Amino acid sequence: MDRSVGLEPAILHVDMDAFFAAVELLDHPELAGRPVIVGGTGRRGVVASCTYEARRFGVRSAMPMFTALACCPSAVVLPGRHDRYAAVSEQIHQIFRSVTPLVEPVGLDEAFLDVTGARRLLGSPLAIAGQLKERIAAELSLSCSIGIGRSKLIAKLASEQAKPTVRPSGVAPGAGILLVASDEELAFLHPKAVESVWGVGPVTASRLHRLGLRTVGDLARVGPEVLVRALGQAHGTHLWSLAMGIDRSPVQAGRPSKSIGHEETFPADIVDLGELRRIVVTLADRVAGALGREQLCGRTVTLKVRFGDFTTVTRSHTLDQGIDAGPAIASVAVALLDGVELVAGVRLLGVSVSGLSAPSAARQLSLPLRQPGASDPGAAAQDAWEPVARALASIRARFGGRAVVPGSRVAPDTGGRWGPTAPTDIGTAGRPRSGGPSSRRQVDRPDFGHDQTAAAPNGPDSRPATGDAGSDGVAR
Ligand code: TTP
Ligand code: MG
Ligand code: MG
Repeated sequence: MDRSVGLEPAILHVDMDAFFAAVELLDHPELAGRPVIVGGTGRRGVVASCTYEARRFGVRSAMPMFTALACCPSAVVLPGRHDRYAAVSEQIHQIFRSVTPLVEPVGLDEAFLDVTGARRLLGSPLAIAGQLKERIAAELSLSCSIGIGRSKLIAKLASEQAKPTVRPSGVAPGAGILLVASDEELAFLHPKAVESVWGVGPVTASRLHRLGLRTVGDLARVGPEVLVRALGQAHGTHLWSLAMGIDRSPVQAGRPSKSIGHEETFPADIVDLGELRRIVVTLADRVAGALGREQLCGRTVTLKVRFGDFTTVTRSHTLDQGIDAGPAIASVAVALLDGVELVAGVRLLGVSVSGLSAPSAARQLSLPLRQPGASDPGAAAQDAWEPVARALASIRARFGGRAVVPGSRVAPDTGGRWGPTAPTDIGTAGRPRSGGPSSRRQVDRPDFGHDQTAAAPNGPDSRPATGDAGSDGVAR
C-alpha cells in the first residue's frame, strides 16, 4: 500500500552556497576566508559567483567585474572552470537521485526534490533534508541550503531564506534548512517583495510598483481583477494564485535541460551585419554540438540580441519538427537576426534551442541535413530540410528582413567569454510562445560575458518555468 497517498506534498529545493566560488575554494584551500570572485577577467567581464566574504563588500552575481573590484579591491578573481563545476554538479545530482527519483534539476547547483513518497523509508521531510545536507558536506565538502514546502514556489523561497546572511560586520550562517508549514505559508510569503515571485521580472515589477503594489501580500489583497487588468489574463491570474500560495507545478523528474544555448559578449559593440551573421552561425554550430552530445533536438530556436545600452531583444521561432544540425539552426537564427532592427551596436548575441526531445528514429534516417549549396541532397535530406524552409518563409513573412544568408560554417572565434564552452540550461530566457515567432524588447541585467546564459539559478530573473512566463521575456 502506498502510504504517501493522502499526505501533503513535500518538496525540497536544494541550492548550493556560492557554488562556483565554493568549488574553487575546494581546489584552493589556501583562499579560505578570503573574498573570492569567479567571473570574467576581461574588460567587460562579469561576476558569476562570489564567496559570502566578497558579498560583505557589496559584490554580487552579474555585477561588472570592474564594479566588483571597486567594491572589494582585495578580492581574488578566478576565471571559471565550467567542466569542473559540471563534474561536481553531477556528483551533487547523484546524491539527490539517491534520495528520490523525483528530482527536477534546475541549472548546475540546484534542484527540486519531491520527497512525498520517500517519507516512508527516509523519515520526515526535515529529516531527509538533514541527511542530504550532511551527505553533501561529508562527501563533497560543500555546503547547501534547503527549503521545504508544499510547493516549488515555497520551497524555493525557503531555500533562499535559509542562506547565510551578509552584513558589513560579517557573514552570519543561515538556517541551512527551512521548513515552511502549510499554515505558515501566507505569513511567510506576503511580506516578500513582488520580485521574489516567479513571473515578476523588471518590466512586471515596475508595472506593479506603479500601482503601488510592492509586496506579495499587496498582490493577494488587491485581487485577481486588478492584476489581470495590469498584466493580462494569463499572467494576472497566475500571479494572483502564486500570491495566494497556490503553486501546483509538479516536480518534473528527469526533465532534460529546458534549452541549450550559447551566447557571447563582445569586447566592443559590433555594428557590421555580416559579422553578426557569422557569429550567429558560429553560435548555432556550438549549440548543434551540444545538442549532439546530449542526443537531443529542439523545435524552438531563440535568438538574443543585446545592444550596447543593455536593451535586449529576443526572437523565437518554433518549427513543426525538431532540428539539431548546425546549418538548420543557423538558418533559422540568421533569419531571426535579419528581422531585428539593429538600432545600435550589438554587445551580445545568443542562440538557443528549446522544446527539446530525443530525435525520432524517422528523423535520424533522414540526416544529415542538406548543407546549403550541396549538389544532390537526396529526397530524404530534402525532407529533413523542409521544416527549416517553412520556418524561414514564416519568419520572413512575420518579421520581414534582409536576404537570408545560408548557414555556412564561417566561424571566427570572437572570444570574450570567460569560461570554456559548455551547454547550459539557459532557463527560459526569452521563452518562446509556442507555434510562432515572438519578439520582446526589454532592458535587463548585464550578462556574465561568457557562455552560460541565465542558468536558472537564484534571483528574480532566473526561475524555473512555472505557468506563464509573463511579459518580461526574462529567464524564469
Ligand atoms: P546561484 O545559486 O544563483 O549562486 P551561488 O551558488 O553562487 O550563490 P548562492 O549561495 O546565493 O546560491 O548560482 C549558481 C551558480 O551559477 C553560481 O555559482 C555561478 C553561476 N551563475 C552565473 O554564472 N551567473 C549568475 O548571474 C548567477 C546568478 C549564477
Ligand atoms: Mg547557489
Ligand atoms: Mg542556484
